[in-house]
Amino acid sequence: MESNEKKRILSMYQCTGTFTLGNYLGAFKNALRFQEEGYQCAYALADLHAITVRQEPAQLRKYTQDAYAFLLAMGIDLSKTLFFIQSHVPQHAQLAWILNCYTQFGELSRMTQFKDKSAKHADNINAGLFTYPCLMAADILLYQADFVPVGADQKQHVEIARDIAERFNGIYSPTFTVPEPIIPQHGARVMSLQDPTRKMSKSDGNNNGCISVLDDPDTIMRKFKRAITDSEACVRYSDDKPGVKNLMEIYSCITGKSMEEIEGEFAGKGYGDFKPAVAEAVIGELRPIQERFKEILQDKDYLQRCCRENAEKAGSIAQRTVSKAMKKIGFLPMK
Ligand code: AQP
Repeated sequence: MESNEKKRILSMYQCTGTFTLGNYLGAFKNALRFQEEGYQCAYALADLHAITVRQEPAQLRKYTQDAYAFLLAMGIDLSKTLFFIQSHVPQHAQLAWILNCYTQFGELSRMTQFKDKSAKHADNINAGLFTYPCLMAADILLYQADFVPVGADQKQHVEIARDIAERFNGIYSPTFTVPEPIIPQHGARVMSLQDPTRKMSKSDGNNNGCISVLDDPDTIMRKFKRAITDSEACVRYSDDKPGVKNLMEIYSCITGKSMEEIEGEFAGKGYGDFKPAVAEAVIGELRPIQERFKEILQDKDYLQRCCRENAEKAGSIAQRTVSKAMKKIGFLPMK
């Protein structure tokens, strides 16, 4: 079997709010798995992407710092993994401009995220919202990533990055690794506790539907106790029971138990037993991370050093790619 060692994985997370249990179970646990499986992982906080929607400056700074500290607390190991903040590495914006000129208006018009976000923020349909796939392509191509983990609904982003890379490579000569999307085998798509037909989201207006990774135990318990279920009062895994299905998936993701095992564990019991058990599992999972998070936040020097050193390392990898692309295009080198 081919070793993972030389394969690079790139993943970026938006720091537009406090991370949710959905981010944690759907993305971060896999990020740790990739790190342990020997991939060369590059993870980043996508703060340049965040400003396609208006952000309050002090909030954005806080969310970014908290997000960095949270991922370190969770177990991102800087001796194995590159972890940086996108705006600290100017090559992202630089390559994004270049890639803008190799991307067609029609391709960008077809992106579903543009359609969704422009409908949601009709008062601020800015050019960044339209061209963000070029920035995303730059994020991926700068690091010559082989794989980009995505949810099933995000494959379109990697596909456009592949198209741009192939186009550029075709016009000049091989310059960018053409990335492949991978849909991780583990992890759940976590749905809102108040509307299990919608995904749990940082920007959800209904705070009760969303578990923040920094929620205290009482809040987590309260939100799970109020979670929408159904009137059957039976812990059974079925598409007809989206609320219960969601809770079972969360429980399974944390405990490692199969759906049959969970059904067995709660046979003859109602939601009054099941919901607090799910809450306890989540509280137990998050507690040590929250404690470490608070310690890391106390040590601002350490945090700043980690951010700076990682941005420098990322910058030197990114610069090699930008220089290569600029040379192919015909920009006169500065001697
Ligand atoms: N509910 C979810 N279930 C499983 N995975 C999820 N992810 C997000 N929500 C869920 C995954 O988390 C990673 C990082 O996502 P992101 O922060 O870049 O942005 P997002 O997907 O847009 O997350 P939000 O919380 O829904 O943000 P807002 O509210 O700002 O739009 C991704 O891998 C994503 O799949």
